[in-house]
Amino acid sequence: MIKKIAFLIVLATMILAACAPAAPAATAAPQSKVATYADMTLCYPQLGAESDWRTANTASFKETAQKLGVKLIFSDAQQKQENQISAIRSCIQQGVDVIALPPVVETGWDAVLQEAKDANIPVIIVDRSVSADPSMYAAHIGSDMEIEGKRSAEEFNKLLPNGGNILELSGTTGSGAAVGRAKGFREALNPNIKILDSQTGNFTRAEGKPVMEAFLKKYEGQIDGVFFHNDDMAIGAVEAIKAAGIKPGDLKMVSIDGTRGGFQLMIDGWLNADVECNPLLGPQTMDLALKLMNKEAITKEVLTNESVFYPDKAAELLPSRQY
Ligand code: GYE
Repeated sequence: MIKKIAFLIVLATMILAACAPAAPAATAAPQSKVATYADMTLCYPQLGAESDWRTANTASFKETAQKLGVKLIFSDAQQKQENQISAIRSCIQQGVDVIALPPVVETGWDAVLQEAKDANIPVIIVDRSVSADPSMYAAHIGSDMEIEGKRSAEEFNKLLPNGGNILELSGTTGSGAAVGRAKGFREALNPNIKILDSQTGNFTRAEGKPVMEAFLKKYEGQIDGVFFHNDDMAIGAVEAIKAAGIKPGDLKMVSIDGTRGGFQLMIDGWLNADVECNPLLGPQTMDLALKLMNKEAITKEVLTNESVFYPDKAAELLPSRQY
């Protein structure tokens, strides 16, 4: 009897086991899961901290990553390409999902872009452009630097309708921002306006001031205006201009960025126009990075919509400026 019951229990267990739903085979292909921001590790090898524009750009990436739950690997290359390249290599080694690169200069990226490609890590070029073939990166998000240069020239055409002599304080030599702005500027400037000289101030206040001091000595009494590739250099240069006894309005000045510092220069009467360049690229970049992770269709070239600011509205707009 006991034997019979035991036999029945074994039999029942076998039947139940046979009816239980099959456990998924360990080797089954994983369901293709849709990635979310929480799954993303984004590498941002920032080029430096040379200007207020850059500070706002860094803040935009850090704040957006925190808000969305993206893991951000951030570094500061101190305006040196070799530092950016080693930061990218370290990100490749860590197996990040996407690299967003703001390139300090245009050339010299081919080898490291190829390394990212070989590791199947998409690269989004952010802010300045690269000269590498577009097949070497997934997309570019940023401003049209040539249009910014063209807009700056149009302001001088209005400010100096009878022509004149101007100077240019240009950005970092070989950077997409400086190359594009210089090109667009020259293409649109009236032929009766002459660029007497052009020197780099490396996009910083500290370097903008001595460049302006040297200009003022060399071209004393010959200058009608100055074109600045960014507001920080304009701020540094205005210190030199003030020290030389020049008064607001004596020189026509146009700059690029539209930072709070630039707005203050307009309020104080130094700057005649500030061409907008928007640094708040974090949200768009992360949106695009997520699309790349999910193999969704993307736009290869995403250009920022921008305008020109003038002194008449500067005081009214300053409190609402985000950078
Ligand atoms: O205009 C300048 C910064 O690449 C657009 O870099 C950026 C430029 C910006 O240093 O202020």
